[in-house]
Amino acid sequence: MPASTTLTAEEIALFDQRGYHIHPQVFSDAEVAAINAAADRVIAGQFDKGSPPDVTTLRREPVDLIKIDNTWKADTTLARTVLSPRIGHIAAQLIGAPTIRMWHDQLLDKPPYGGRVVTYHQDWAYWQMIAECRTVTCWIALDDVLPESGPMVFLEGTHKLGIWKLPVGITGDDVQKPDLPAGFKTREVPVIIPKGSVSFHHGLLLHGSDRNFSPTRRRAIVSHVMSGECTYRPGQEHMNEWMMKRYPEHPQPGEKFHGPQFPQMWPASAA
Ligand SMILES: O=C(O)CCC(=O)C(=O)O
Repeated sequence: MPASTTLTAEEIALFDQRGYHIHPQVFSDAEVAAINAAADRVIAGQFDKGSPPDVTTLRREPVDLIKIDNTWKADTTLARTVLSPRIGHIAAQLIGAPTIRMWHDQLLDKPPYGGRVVTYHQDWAYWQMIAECRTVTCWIALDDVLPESGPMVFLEGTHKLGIWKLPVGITGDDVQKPDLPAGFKTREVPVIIPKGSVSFHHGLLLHGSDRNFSPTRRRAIVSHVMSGECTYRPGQEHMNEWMMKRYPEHPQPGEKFHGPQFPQMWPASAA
């Protein structure tokens, strides 16, 4: 039975203080099994919505991470998952937003004994075309995440630092810890969660992950979401900006994000 999506005042205060929130079972085992089957179909190039995802990065080498962006355009089950009002409701409460829109989704599949390091980074540093830092990354575990399967690791409280130094490359071979200001108090929090649970992190929280040292896949599907109040600020390039311009309806500089590239997730009833 999925957990309630209503947060307590204490959970919201802790998100503000720590920069993350872990929500127990948002998706049932049966839902996760259906999501994994759908993800495998998308990886194999089968799209039941008749259109491809926006960007597909399949393995260049057996050890590489599979990364597919905007799977919601390609597959009905994945769309229902990443655009779920359950996710939207939790994100809305965490950042105090009246509405939540999808920024982009991302299917991640770290192969057994592989996957490379994801360097410590802050998501919003790559999203400077969203003028306000009112974004949340909602990371849906599709396998039980184990200490040895390359969990995400949060550096607690680092969302208070503002934009920190960007890593040179987002994936690499070594875990490079960021140079934090002298005396800055943090702790490393590995996201060890069962499948179906969701971890939510602030757009400025530093996080990364190591390789998968386990014999099983480490799969996740991620909803990167923003407040419906966020506005478009051109400058930094992003795949979503190229894609939004393919639709006649898209934001102009200074306008709130809207149009088919950015579906509304919460409240669920409004289009
Ligand atoms: O899944 C990972 O290891 C990293 C994911 C990540 O950086 C993110 O979703 O923001």
